[in-house]
This record gives sequence, structure tokens and C-alpha cells, in this order.
Amino acid sequence: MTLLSRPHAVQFNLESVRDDFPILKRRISSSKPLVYLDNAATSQKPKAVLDAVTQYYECHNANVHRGVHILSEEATDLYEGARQKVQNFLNAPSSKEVIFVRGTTEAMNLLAQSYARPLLQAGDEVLISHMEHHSNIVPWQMVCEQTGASLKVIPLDEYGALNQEAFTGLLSKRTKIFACIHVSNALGTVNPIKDMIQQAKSVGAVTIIDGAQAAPHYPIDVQDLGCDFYAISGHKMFAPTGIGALFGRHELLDAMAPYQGGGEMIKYVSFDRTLYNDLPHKFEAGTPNISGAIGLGAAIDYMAQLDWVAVTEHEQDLLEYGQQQLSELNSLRIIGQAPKKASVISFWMEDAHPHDVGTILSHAGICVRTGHHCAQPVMQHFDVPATVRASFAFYNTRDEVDALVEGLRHVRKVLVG
Ligand code: C6P
Repeated sequence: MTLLSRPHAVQFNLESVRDDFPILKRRISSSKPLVYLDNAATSQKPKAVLDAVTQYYECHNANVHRGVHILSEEATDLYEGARQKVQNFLNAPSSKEVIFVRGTTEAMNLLAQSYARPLLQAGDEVLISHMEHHSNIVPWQMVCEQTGASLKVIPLDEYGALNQEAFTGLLSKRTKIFACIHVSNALGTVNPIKDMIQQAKSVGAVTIIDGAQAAPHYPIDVQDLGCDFYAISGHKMFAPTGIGALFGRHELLDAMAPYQGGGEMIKYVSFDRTLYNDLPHKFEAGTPNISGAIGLGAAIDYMAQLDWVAVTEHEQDLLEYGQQQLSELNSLRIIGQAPKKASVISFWMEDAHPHDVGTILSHAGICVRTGHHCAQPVMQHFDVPATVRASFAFYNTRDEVDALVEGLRHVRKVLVG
């Protein structure tokens, strides 16, 4: 069952949702309310997540899959319960197809080395896009170097959307892997990913989706999307840092060699031979991030009780209101104006370096990200060294957009006079 179809979704009430996030009550420089607009970097955590992690350490802390004692059994149940929650969240057919990882970065490196490296050879192609996060570029560059395969890149248009005609033209029998971002962290662009997956599959490519920025905003259904792999980062979806998940089709994961060796991923070890464990444990060497997984499960429970139709409407309102208010400021250029966007606004102010803008905003209690957002090719495409990025979560408000606009007026006065 996906989030949208969950029967117990309650009405979305912004005030009570904000009450669920303790950090939103913080004041900066003793008087200014915190305005947190850096959700694409990492989102804040609701009390339900903080409590689940504390409860685990206070009452159940033990290693998993290793002990016969009561605490280990409880910890194992909680950890495997969290895996089932991720399975539900992604609508994966089986919990064996959910691998806990540190985040999307680790998922992509795992796939590049365990899936792609043994498969690729000279003449093969890996197709990515111009709007990828570095974590979906560098692992593929590394594996292309190791195997002799070539990296191909779908170009961006002037609005920050992928050129779909060029994408179709780049697909061929040589395309062994199609690895693409679902929602761009630097631009907010939402790609027509289901259609792109279908096209890539029609030439026989394996499809790998970076869902780091989609999971906090939209219900994800890997069966409906039809992808082979889908990666998410917990910390961007209201869970702790250092935990994420990789969905992979059973048949593919089963055929892959392990990514790392060690405890937990084996059934039997001797100096003559080692037998690997079954899925999903084959890909989880060493003591896992148990509390992180439990926190991710709690975050998924928290998200599941929200009304996602209302959440989406609210985030779209913040995006549209924000873009309209910012476009009224002089000498401000919004970078990325694709027709379908998540609640992310990247922009460039004439005569004001993004780092200066971010620092001055911070003094007013406003947190935005400045820099290249680990997407340098996007910056190169728009011919800017960096942008300021305001990224909204469902707990943000129009008042916070107004605070940002006011803050930017102040920035202009300070920097330009
Ligand atoms: N983007 C941002 O400020 P990790 O760090 O492994 O959890 O996620 C990496 C990653 C992969 N894909 C996308 C689309 C992302 O946005 C990110 C992380 C943060 O935009 C930190 S650079």
C-alpha cells in the first residue's frame, strides 16, 4: 500500500505539524525565529523520530541477528520491522529487496561496483543526465574507467529540464545502464521518470533511480515506476543521518556479488571457501546502523499519517508563492524554471556572491544552502559558480518565504547599498 492510499491519513494542519518538530521553536541570536529553508540538504526530525531512537537506546540496545538474548531479539525485530516499513514506503514486492545503506551515495557506489563493474566492457554505455548529483556521476566515471565503457550525458535545456528528444536519441543497444535523478536537488526539476524508465528498458538497459529528493515530497511506488533500482537517503525524509535504503529487483540483487565483506554478510567462512548470506544480508556487512534504521521506520510512520494530497498542495503553494515573490526582486535570476518542479528555488543575485548572501541571511536566522550543491555540471550549464538555494519542506510557511524576501532586501542594502 502506498502512502497516498493509506486509510488513516489525517488532515494536514500546518500549526500542529510544526509543533511536531522541536527545532522549529529555536530562536537565533536570542530573538529571531529560526527559518529553516535548507531541507534539500537535510530535513529536520519530528519528535516521533527522536523518541524512537531514544527509546531504542534506553530500552532495547543490542546488536542484531547475533544474540539469543532478549535485547538482541528486540533490536532485531525493530530493525527488520523498519525494513518492512521501507518496503511499504517504496511499495517493493519483498523486504528482501530492501538493502539498508548509509544513503544514496553508498547505494550508487554499491551498484557501480557490484552490479556494473562485472558487467560492463568496452563499447558499452552508461547513460546519466546533466543534472545529476555528484554521487550519480563519479561512481559511473570510476566504473567506466575500470571497464572501458563510455559515459553518455542527457543534455539540459535553458529551463533546467532534460531534453527528452536527445534522451531518446542517446538510447541504443549499447546502453547497459540508465542512471538518473528523479528530482533535481540543484534545480527542483521533476523528471518524467516513469516514461524515461520505460524507454530505457525498451533498449534493454538496467534502470537506476536516485530518489534522494523525491522521497521527501512524493509517494514512491517502485512497481508502478518499473525501475530496477531506486535509492533514498533517510536524512532528507525526516529520519536520522547515516541511513538510507536501496531497492533492487530480487533477481538482479541475487545475481550480484557482495559489495563489502565481513560479518553478517556470510553464512559460512573458512580459509578454503566462504558462503555468502541470503538477501538482504549479503549486502549489509558489519554491524548496521540499527538506531538509524529504526529512526527511518519512525519517519515513514510519521509521513504516513499526513494527508499527502494536502502536503503536495502546500509545498506547491510555497514554491509558486516563493518564485513569484523572488521574481519581484531586482537583479535576481531564478536558476531552473522547468514546468514541473518540487519546492526548491535556486537563484543568483547580481553583484552578490551566494556565500555572502547566505552568511547575511544566517544572521537573520534564515538557513539556506549556498554553493554548487554537489551538482557542478548544473552550475556550468547555467554559467554561474554557485547559487543560493531555498528548499522547502511541508512544515515551512508563507511567512518564512516573506522572511527570506525581506532578508534578501537587506542583503542587497548591505552589499550594494
Ligand atoms: N544532496 C544537497 O544539499 P547522501 O549525501 O548520500 O545522503 O545523498 C547524496 C545525494 C544524492 N542525490 C541527490 C539528488 C541529492 O540531493 C543528494 C544530497 C544534498 O543537495 C547534499 S550535497
